[in-house]
Amino acid sequence: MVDTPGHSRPDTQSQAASVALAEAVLRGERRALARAITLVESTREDHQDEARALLAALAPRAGGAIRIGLSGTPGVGKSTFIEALGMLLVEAGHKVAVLAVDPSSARSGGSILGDKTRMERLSRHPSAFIRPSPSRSTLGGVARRTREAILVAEAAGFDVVIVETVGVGQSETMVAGMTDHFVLLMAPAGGDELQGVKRGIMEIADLILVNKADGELKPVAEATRADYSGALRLFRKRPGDPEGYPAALCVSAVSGAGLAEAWERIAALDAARRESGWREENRQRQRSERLRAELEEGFLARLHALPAFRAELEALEAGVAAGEVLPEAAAADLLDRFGPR
Ligand SMILES: Nc1nc2c(ncn2[C@@H]2O[C@H](COP(=O)(O)OP(=O)(O)O)[C@@H](O)[C@H]2O)c(=O)[nH]1
Ligand SMILES: [Mg+2]
Repeated sequence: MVDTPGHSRPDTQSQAASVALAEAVLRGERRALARAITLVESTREDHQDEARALLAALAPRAGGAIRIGLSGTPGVGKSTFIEALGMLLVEAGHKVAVLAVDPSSARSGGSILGDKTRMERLSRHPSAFIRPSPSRSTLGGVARRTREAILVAEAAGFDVVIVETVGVGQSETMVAGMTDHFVLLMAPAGGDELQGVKRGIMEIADLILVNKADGELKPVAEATRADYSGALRLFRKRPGDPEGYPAALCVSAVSGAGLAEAWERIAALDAARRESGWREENRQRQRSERLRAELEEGFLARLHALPAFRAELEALEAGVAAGEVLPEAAAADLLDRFGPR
């Protein structure tokens, strides 16, 4: 990298610190992992230089995990499910990292407390690592940090990474854009509710799990599963999967029923997608998309950091809002004066 005036490079001391931290992460030290993710999540400019040095050191050793996106509305049982599936996996010898993504919630600090009590056994297990959502950030900021946290967890030796998100706004698409397989957790529901399920999320699901298939909800759950199973066939063939269409299964996070089968499905899908080359192609596509998103966000952030730009934007915005200037003309004017040529 070339040093350019006005852009500070990390000093040798912080570079040495990054190297030491990277080595501790690679040895699998938990506290180092937590510190590394904190560094990656930091918005401080000096931390970002350190974080880049850290990630450069870790990236060659990352990439080894099955990356699973998991989504579902609040209360569907995500935390309970992750605790149960996570315990099953760590007891089978896996190392499981759980990263939560909740861009919608300013109170995510509060909800993760509830989650920690639902994931009590898993959070205490030496082969598990649970990390709440980075808060106070844009969707793009959350996407970057979570993507980087995945790399750090992989470098630390975690072979299963679950990225959990509540089904709000764009967060599912974002999570699907950084994982290999996307699992949707659903509640048992009547046929009418099925009509209301967003089409977009059905299109990205690789596996639908109808949770709470226990007690008196069991027959409803089975009917719901059959409905989803039929609906999934209307959407698409599943890329990279010889089986064809995404499956819908019943599980109970509380009783543990169906969890082993759900995991077998995910593992089989992963094996097929590796074998066919789809998984690597998908990761390549994801990296390219991230590059473009970073560039777009970075350009915008730099523009907004210019006081002259902000002043001009505000002035023009008033005219645009009042209908005196067309939005397109105002944007073209601003781009001419401030945009790169
Ligand atoms: N009967 C039943 N209840 C469940 C199951 N999984 C979760 N729950 C309950 O559903 C509620 C919400 O669970 P939680 O894991 O916090 O959902 P989250 O908001 O999606 O993380 C809690 O009261 C759980 O005990 C299940 O498989 N069966
Ligand atoms: Mg939860």
